[in-house]
Amino acid sequence: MSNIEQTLSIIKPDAVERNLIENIKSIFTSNNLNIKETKKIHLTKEEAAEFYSVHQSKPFYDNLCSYLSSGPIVVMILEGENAVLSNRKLMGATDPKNAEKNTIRKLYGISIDKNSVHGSDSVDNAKKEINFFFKN
Ligand code: IDP
Ligand code: MG
Repeated sequence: MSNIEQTLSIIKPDAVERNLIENIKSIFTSNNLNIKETKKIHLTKEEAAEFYSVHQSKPFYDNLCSYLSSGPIVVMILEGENAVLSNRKLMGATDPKNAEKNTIRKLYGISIDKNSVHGSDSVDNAKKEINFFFKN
């Protein structure tokens, strides 16, 4: 049975800075994830802190928020069959060192913090994250 979902993807500052937007988008589209919405934005640190608030107790939270707000990012709604898991598989492990061959983080990630992409980890969180960036 088909299970079409939407998920939120972010191309993080390290990848935008290295002109990897089109390379990363083409990985999604060639793997049956359609880009329904896309926009380039530059978050304030406060907005990044709100987006990443689930991580507020983590030791890396402050760095994470500084980093996400350090330059322009591209936020996208991806849609397709099992989009949440499909995107997570295309992204690879959080630490590029551990990411599987041909995943985005293996191909482009620099380090655990500069790991090039964000992707929602559940359908519930995808809804919240999409609403955060694309509520009208
Ligand atoms: P995810 O991006 O693979 O879902 P999360 O555990 O949700 O990983 O962490 C969010 C982001 O926080 C990661 O993408 C990474 O950039 C950063 N991060 C996670 N764990 C660490 C860490 O141990 N040190 C530094 N940064 C981390
Ligand atoms: Mg996560």
